[in-house]
Amino acid sequence: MKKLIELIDLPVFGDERGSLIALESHKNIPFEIKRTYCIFDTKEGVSRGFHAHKNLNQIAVCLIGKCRMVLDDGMQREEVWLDAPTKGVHIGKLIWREMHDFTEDCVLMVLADQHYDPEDYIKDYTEFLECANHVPTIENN
Ligand code: T46
Repeated sequence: MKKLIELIDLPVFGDERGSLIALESHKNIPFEIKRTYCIFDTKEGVSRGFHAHKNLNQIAVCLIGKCRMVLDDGMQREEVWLDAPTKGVHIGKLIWREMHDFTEDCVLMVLADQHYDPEDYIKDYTEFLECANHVPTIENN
């Protein structure tokens, strides 16, 4: 079975002045980047996400601090600690995502291949399972 957690290793260009990572469309980021957003100033014990997207690919990288990312395709559930700016995780379409255990200083950057679209969200887990074709839809007679 294909692994859900696909990590992208972002190499560090470091010298005596410090470190730098570069994110480039179609090079180390496997799509055209249309949107970048950051999650920060998170509150202790507060989790985020709890939805899937119908048509969105994203790469999440924790620039500062850490958080635990849970991915679920309806059949398997895997998790990874995002705890370094050199570690990206790919979040594909029709993947349920949850983010937990943010450290107070966490800055989570997300690169997306689509503009923001509230219609693209699936916020109900049962509907997500139906969309991911893992639960047969009950037909009305
Ligand atoms: C995801 C995980 C990893 C915008 O106006 N534009 C945007 O580009 C985004 C991402 C959000 N928003 C607004 C919509 C809400 O009013 O910001 C508010 C918080 O968004 P949301 O509740 O979707 O945030 P999270 O942290 O639950 O989820 C976010 C992304 O939305 C989601 O696509 O995959 O981070």
